Amino acid sequence: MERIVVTGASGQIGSELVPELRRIYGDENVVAAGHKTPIPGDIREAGPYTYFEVSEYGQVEELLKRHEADTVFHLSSILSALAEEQRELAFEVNVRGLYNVLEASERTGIKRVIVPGSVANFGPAAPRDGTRDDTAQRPNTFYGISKVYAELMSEYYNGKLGMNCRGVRLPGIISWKTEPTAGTTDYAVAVFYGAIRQKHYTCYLEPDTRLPMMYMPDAIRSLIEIAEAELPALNSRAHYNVNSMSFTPTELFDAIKRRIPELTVDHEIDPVRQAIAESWPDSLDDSAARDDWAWEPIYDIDLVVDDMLKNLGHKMAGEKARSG
Ligand code: AKB
Repeated sequence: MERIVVTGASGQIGSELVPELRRIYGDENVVAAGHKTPIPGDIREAGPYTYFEVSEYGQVEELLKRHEADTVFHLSSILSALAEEQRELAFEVNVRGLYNVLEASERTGIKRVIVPGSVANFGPAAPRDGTRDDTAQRPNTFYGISKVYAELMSEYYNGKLGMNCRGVRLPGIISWKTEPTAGTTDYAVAVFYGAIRQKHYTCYLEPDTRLPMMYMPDAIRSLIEIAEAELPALNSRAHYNVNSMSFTPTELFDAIKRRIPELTVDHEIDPVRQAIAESWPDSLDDSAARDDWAWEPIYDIDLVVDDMLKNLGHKMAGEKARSG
């Protein structure tokens, strides 16, 4: 990978993937491509960035040509909760946008495209615990269906057109740099803001809803490792489950309360997000990733809570100081 374009660069994962790729491959060699949400200042200051419309084929092709990219990390995506509300937008970004990126990559000679999948690739019929890579993917959410489409299309471009498209199916991601709002797993980020700001959080999921989760540094590493991996049977297995930890809202809130005893929590259930969460596995079997490219997560729930409170605390103190 010499010249990398990252789409969705202002999103939850993109805003942390770009700095890490720049650290490894050089600031000038990683182009941050966002849509309407402003790309964070640190990314704009450190290297090339641009804005584009992923649902417009011409703009995608022009982006890849202009920056002479050889690799794309395609992160633009409408997440699960918003996709249920705004199906047309989800179609334009997740379906048409994905096609545009693959097709423009093929036509401009880009071989390597990394497209993250999700626990949402699996649906209510999949086993709850330790869902394997080869489990039938029958999601019942718009987002999940678009992720399966992305995976099958990646395999089509690999098999028929000799490309090298890869991905990992990520659990819910916990992070402090940007505040996510469109997903089902976002409560596991929002509670930290509530805990620091007003020592209270109202959760939209039932207390015992178990979901697979991962801390951002592990997620970033999984994306870079799958991009760099020497994979023997790429065409048949370019998309891997990656797993880290699983917990319920109550288990996370208890871990935070051990550090912030004043935190209070109540629940006002959002039926849309509760139904989505109940359709997803509790944990993923990632033994294929461990065997094929030595995948291994580092963070557990206690490390996450400590790191989130430290980093988010600094970030919010800085914001407060700046606003006077
Ligand atoms: C979401 O909640 O929609 C995402 C995901 C699990 O893909 N975080």
